[in-house]
Amino acid sequence: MSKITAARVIITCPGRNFVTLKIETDSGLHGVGDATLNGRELAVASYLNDHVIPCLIGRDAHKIEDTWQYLYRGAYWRRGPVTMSAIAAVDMALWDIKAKAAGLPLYQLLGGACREGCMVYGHANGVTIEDTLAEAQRYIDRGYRAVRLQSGVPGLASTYGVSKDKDFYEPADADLPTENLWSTEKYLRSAPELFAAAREQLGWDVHLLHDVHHRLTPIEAARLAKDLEPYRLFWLEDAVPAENQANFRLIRQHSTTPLAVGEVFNTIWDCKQLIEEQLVDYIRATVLHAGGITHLKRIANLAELYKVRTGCHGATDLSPVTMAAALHFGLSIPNFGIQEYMRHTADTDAVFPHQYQFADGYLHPGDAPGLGVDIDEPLAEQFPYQRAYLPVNRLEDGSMHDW
Ligand code: CS2
Ligand code: MG
Repeated sequence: MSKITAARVIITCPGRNFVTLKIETDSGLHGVGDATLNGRELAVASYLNDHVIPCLIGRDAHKIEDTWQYLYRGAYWRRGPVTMSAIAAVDMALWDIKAKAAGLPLYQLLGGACREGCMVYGHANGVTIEDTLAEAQRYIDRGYRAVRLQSGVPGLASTYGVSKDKDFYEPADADLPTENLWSTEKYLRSAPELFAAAREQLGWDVHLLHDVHHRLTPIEAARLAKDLEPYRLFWLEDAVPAENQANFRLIRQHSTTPLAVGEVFNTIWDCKQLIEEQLVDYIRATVLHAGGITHLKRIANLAELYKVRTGCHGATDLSPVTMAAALHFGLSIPNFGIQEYMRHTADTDAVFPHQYQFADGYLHPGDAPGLGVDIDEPLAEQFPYQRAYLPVNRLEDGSMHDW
């Protein structure tokens, strides 16, 4: 037994907001969990402080599954990104404690390593196709085996994934939502040109990925997937909003371009139909927003039955705590696909010292006991919370669209 004696939420903003849960026990061990929900950070902080932490004190930290069931069923109001991010933070912290108590890196408690490392993809972006491909070459030269390409759209002032800062993409860019303008027609014309040029210039030995970011209708997505087929993408991500999982049937009927979805999913119920009907090839749900390691393992196990692989979200708004947990998880499952790796800033890496390392296109979580990551609380205090919103998207006629 290792009794939970204290738990607190630490909010810090080393360039962007992060919410971290720290759980302490009577054995002197502590664990950390990421609870960051981009643009809604304080909602999760309150859910933890006001509704979860009072129930944790005195519980046995080793009872991870029972605590998960207690927090999921006991809430009555189930699912949703706020609830499941809060549960995830508790789950990550308890796994961290259990692995530290065992003196083992977490992946050893999850069945041991199925691979030497987790293949990752970087984010090449640019205003023009030429800029984007120059960035892609920079990633290839750094040893990346997979690169996501996001390029500006001629005729649009801005678009998803194209950032001013080449290395660090942070979409939550203002104290109130900035308004972006979108044109599907202009985008559908330019995306195939990007990948034709990419294969011409970068060749075929690098995996190429692309994120549509929820912006098309099913038939538009089917057209894009078909247009991109000759360029053999590793995946086309978030082609359509995924509330209606049946949307993907139409895309599947028209193309063999692999499909990825799920970074906004928070339980297995968001992806059950997609997996069982084999409508997608990669599930992007994360340790952070999908209820922790305990729940993500259920999703991965279901996906394995249908030859669907993982492709966990790993943007800058998921802290190094989530990256560490994702790597232990990814190392241990048989149907790992790829891990997104948007690098964090030096300030963020300083606030969250971690063991994971990049080499030869792979990340490895390291072999320190637990998750191999922590939070430097005094340093975290130097970066107070700053409200920031994700942008919203409108069409040229002024109507709201998906960002
Ligand atoms: C994107 C993210 O990394 C991705 O695939 O979809 O950048 C996403 O826009 C942000 O995580 C939202 O906070
Ligand atoms: Mg995405």
